[in-house]
Amino acid sequence: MIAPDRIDASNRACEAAWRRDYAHLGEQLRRRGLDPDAIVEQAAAFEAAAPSWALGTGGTRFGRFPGRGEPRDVFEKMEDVSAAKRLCGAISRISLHIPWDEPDDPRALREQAAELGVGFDAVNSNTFQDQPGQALSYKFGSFQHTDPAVRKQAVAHNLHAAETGAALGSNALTIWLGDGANYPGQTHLRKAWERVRDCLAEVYEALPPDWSLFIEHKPFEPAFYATVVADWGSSLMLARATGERASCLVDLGHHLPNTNVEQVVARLVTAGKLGGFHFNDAKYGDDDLTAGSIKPYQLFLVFNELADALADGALPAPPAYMIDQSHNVKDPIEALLQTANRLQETWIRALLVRRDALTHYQETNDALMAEETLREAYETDVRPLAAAARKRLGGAIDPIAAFRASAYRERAAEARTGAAYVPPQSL
Ligand SMILES: [Mn+2]
Repeated sequence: MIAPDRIDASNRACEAAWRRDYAHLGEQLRRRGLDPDAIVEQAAAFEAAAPSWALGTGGTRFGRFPGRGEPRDVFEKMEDVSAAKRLCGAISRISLHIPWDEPDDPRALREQAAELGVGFDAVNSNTFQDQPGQALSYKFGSFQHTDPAVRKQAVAHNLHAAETGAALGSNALTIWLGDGANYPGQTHLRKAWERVRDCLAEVYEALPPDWSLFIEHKPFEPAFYATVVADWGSSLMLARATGERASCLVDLGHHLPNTNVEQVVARLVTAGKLGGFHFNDAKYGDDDLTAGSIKPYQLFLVFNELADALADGALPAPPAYMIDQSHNVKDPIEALLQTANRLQETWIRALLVRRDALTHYQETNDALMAEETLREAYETDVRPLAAAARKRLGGAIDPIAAFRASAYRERAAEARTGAAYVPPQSL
């Protein structure tokens, strides 16, 4: 639905300026001993999955203001991911939420995805709300529940989500639990944790042997007194208790204010348990704003830890990168393109850090120059390199301008009539 000639036309309009900017930046980088073309190649390999729930306008508990032409089902969501992929190259997979985006016909969805060149990332289960027709309620938790029948139902749901994912070609399950307590005394803190641990083990044992299990922590909401998997420590304990293919997923918005998230990342790398990311940003709590919109330096410092760990082998392969945002006031596809740009640019900045110099300044206790080495990379305007990476992947120099010029949303609004899909709040 985004024809290649539209991208070409958009690129023609800005190519001359981009070439001049690239040449100028390339000269600066070569002075620092960096090879711009090699960095573009690394940047082109970066990819993050789009969450199925971020393709429609998100909502808050106070309401939702959808736009025209939003996808009505998971098949139309695939079309939108494919459009984003064509424009930016960095979003090439989708992370499905079960049951919100459960396909009636997984085989048909898999075929459509193959035609569009879109893959399936980790599937997300949901035991934080009751579904129509569900036998037992999760009002007082799922894996932590005192009633073994509720726990059994929750385990079965997770295995169903994995089965759906396996039929689509996914190979990972992400579990985020709302389990916890709203009031002191409501739950037995240790027993609740043990029950969660045991249910995770049950799910893990029944997963296909090549599947990964990601455990996502979050400090509060909906449990406002004591969430079972509240922090990276609880997540790490559970991942260790569960097994080798179980690891921790860091959602950037799932930390208490002022938490040093890059240090959390470093700890999980050291523990060998950093499995995945949910990218977003936050001012106050789990705000699910666009990645890099509020704390761009923190995002850079997180990527810096990842680049460092990948460079020295502490991290054998990149973790599973996923976007987890709620687009309340932006066009969802435009917000994803903006996010892809921001992630790609921030990743490039992390690649610009002169690691040998940084190591030297750290080893000789030169705090000022060590910090300056990070700032030098962070303050570089790397947009010409990011555009080069997109262009190499067949994408647009300016994806948002190309998207608007394509009139994709207007055409979708004409085609997508009738009952609009109503996405729930994001995770
Ligand atoms: Mn998340």
